[in-house]
Amino acid sequence: MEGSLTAAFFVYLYSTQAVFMAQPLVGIIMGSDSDLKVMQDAADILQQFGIAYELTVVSAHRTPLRMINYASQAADRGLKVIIAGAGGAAHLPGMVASVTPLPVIGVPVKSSNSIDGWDSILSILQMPNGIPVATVALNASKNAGILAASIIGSFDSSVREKIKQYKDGLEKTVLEKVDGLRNAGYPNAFDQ
Ligand code: RP5
Repeated sequence: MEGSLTAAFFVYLYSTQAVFMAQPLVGIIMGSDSDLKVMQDAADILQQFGIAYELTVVSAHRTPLRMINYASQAADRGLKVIIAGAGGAAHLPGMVASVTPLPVIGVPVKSSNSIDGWDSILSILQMPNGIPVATVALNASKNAGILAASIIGSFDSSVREKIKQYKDGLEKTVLEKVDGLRNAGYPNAFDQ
């Protein structure tokens, strides 16, 4: 009886969801849920590094007051980095950076209202002096997640170690490919 009551209690707590959520360190925001197919990679890599994040829609043009509130409250809410993705006239990352003292990583998204992606890139990249946005490549939200993790890693040695292991893994993968090409018979005078 006591056991089933305890189980029921935990089911109730779990159903409230917020109870078990860790304090998010990274805020992932995007101009529309149509950006999620690109921005999901940032969430996935942060999950892989074990870094708590939150993810929501904040639109610079459609919800300007929400954007100001999100950006102005972010640091006090405990976030350390904001990743902002947007496409077309992609003003979200720059406007958020103008309000928050936190580092902002911008992800240009090639969206339905984007001509060719350059509009998204340049809207995020060409910031005026004083308000930097760390802009990653088009649709490169995985790199945004890794960069956010690196920023967290600058003051959290356990995250730093995970990033080091991740990069060691990349090197190992490339060296395996080097071996693969050599074993396939391609001439390689460098790796004797
Ligand atoms: C931008 O407009 C969003 O970031 C998105 O990339 C694009 C299209 O938005 P939806 O029309 O799909 O909502 O503000």
